[in-house]
Amino acid sequence: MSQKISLSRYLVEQQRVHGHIPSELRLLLEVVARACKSISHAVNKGALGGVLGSADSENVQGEVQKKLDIIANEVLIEANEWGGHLAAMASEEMDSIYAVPNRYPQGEYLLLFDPLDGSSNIDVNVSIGTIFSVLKKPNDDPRKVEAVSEADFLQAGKQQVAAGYCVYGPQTTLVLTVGDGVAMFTLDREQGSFVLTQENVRIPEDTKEFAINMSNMRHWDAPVKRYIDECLQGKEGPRGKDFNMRWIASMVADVHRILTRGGVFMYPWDKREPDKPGKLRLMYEANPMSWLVEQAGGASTNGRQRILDIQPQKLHERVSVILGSKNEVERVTAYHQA
Ligand code: AHM
Ligand code: MG
Repeated sequence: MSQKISLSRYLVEQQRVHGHIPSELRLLLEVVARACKSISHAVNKGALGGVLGSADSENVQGEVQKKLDIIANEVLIEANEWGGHLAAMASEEMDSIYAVPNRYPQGEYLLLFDPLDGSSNIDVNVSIGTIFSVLKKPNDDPRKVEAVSEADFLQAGKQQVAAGYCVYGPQTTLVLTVGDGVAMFTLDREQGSFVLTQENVRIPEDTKEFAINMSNMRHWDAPVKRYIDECLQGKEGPRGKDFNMRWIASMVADVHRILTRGGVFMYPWDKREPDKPGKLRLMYEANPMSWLVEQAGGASTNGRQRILDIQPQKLHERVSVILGSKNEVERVTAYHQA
């Protein structure tokens, strides 16, 4: 790319030339990017900034919070609450929604995030990230100022107006969709800005790479077992080719690899917790990642239906996730129907 295009310019052009985004949404995305920049700085400092290790608290899902989980959550809230573009926020790390306080102007958007995904990788210096999703507050009647409620958030993923993630790895990369394909921006630390480094990201339809936590194999359901068994048989098996495996244990990093070179990612429902529909969270993880993947030509299902079509019943709902290269996702999904 001969001329450097900043995230700000990209967003202005999405607004002006393509008419994809209103100015409030552009502002919102700029603010989220700025927050990600701060989180990236905190992540980079690591032990020098005293940010590693656990805090003395648990989140609503009963998981021990890391210091960086809490820091990232606060950075996102503080950056976004005063700009006038949001009505409320919801986070994997907070029990209930965070309505924008009355002292600030109210906007029409809802922001959802997993402030620091891949928490188990924080202390071992492996890639982690921030995932975000933007919805519009429904029934926006300008004559009535209605208090925002949790029910406003319970929209299917196909209603998202923007989604993305920022991966804090060897480079800090922000990946974004506003419904017009997927673009990637790399943080230029000297300039302090995100620079467009890839547009029209496409996931190859076929792949020879899968990502799943193999240690859970004995708990999987038959269709997932069948799919992985066939991959493991390699050239000699029904697939007639050898497969490679990767598992980073940060969804952000695994999905980033898939957007870069293809592959299939699975965190399926399993028998360890039969009453839970899966481990990953629908609204903070699965929905934004599914939209990005679909926008890049891939597919995403829970084995039975398209994730973006699922009507959430509650904020912290969990879901089974199979996403990535289209033909592989369709195969695993077909195994669930067989
Ligand atoms: P987190 O949001 O608490 O970090 O949990 C989600 C993460 C995903 O990023 C990753 O795919 C998965 O949990 C890894 O789980 P496991 O440790 O069971 O392999
Ligand atoms: Mg997460």
